Amino acid sequence: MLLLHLSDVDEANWAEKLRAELSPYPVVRRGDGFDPAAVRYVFAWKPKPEAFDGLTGLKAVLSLGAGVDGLLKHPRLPDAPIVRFVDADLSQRMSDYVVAHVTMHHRLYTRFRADQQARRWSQLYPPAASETTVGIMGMGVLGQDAAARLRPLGFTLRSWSRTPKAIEGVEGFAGAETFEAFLAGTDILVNLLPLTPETTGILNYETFGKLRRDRLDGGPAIVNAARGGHQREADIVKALGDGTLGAASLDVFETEPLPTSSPLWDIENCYITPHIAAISDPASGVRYFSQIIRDHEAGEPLINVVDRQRGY
Ligand code: NDP
Ligand code: OXD
Repeated sequence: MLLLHLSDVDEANWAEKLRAELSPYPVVRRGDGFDPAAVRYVFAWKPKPEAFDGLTGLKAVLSLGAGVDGLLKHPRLPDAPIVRFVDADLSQRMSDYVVAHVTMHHRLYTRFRADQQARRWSQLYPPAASETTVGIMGMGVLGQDAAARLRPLGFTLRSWSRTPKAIEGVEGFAGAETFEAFLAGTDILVNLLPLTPETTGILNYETFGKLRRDRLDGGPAIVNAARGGHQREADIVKALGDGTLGAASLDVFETEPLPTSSPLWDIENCYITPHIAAISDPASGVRYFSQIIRDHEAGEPLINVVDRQRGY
């Protein structure tokens, strides 16, 4: 039996699609009459504190999110393997966001928009893409996809990950000891890290001050599409104000929804989207999780299992 525990998304729609795909395998929702001990899989997003109570026969927790930081903080998370969402459609959507914002900052969008508003004709040539280095923090599923889509556009690419990576066309940096060197040659910093104790608050004033300053007019840019817990918003406000950063694209926030009182809303060189960089699409999600259940019921090992020790 599969139990859905999805908050903030259209659970009824997911349930209908999963029932159609998995039939006759039973799919239940909170409030349906069922024996909790008979539940083998629970499909979760922002689960409530009681979400896992009584689920004594679980084989796996299926995470609607690619990021599992919220799930791992659940006070009564069962000791079952966690399978996260890994999906080509999700990766494509994330890369769409990354490419859009990187190209916007590379082409000095903030500067030319201000010129337009002032009716000012002022020719300033952006650097060539090859002269502009995009540094991607997090070279996992999403980081690698973003790199593969930025490469044909001609950008110089570098990445920072926990363990070394050998990816064609991307200069790899690995480990905390290489972080400064990685930042020193980066003009546009893209964050696609998971949120863990090591990465919390990594987008801070000190980090911004270490980025390369002489390439993009107005200063280096950041693009955060991972988690709000990675950024110190007071530091972003300060850095955008004093020129330490030329621009910031933020899809995620320390508190979501972003409070109306946040100063970020009013900053001209800050580009805000409401955590929509990449949504988990029901059609591909249903295919992915149904296949995982079918394969596991047939004796296959689970895939994309989270390493709880690492935190992602
Ligand atoms: P992966 O687990 O595939 O990749 C994580 C990458 O981060 C790996 O390269 C890993 O290194 C690296 N990493 C982890 N910890 C550290 C560290 N301490 N120092 C340096 N590098 C580190 O994750 P995904 O690519 O699938 O997803 C990344 C994040 O994107 C998710 O966790 C989620 O928070 C966010 N996300 C946001 C969405 C949105 O709509 N805004 C949608 C989907 C995801 P290594 O390879 O060495 O292990
Ligand atoms: C995710 C997200 O982690 O939507 O998938 O943020």
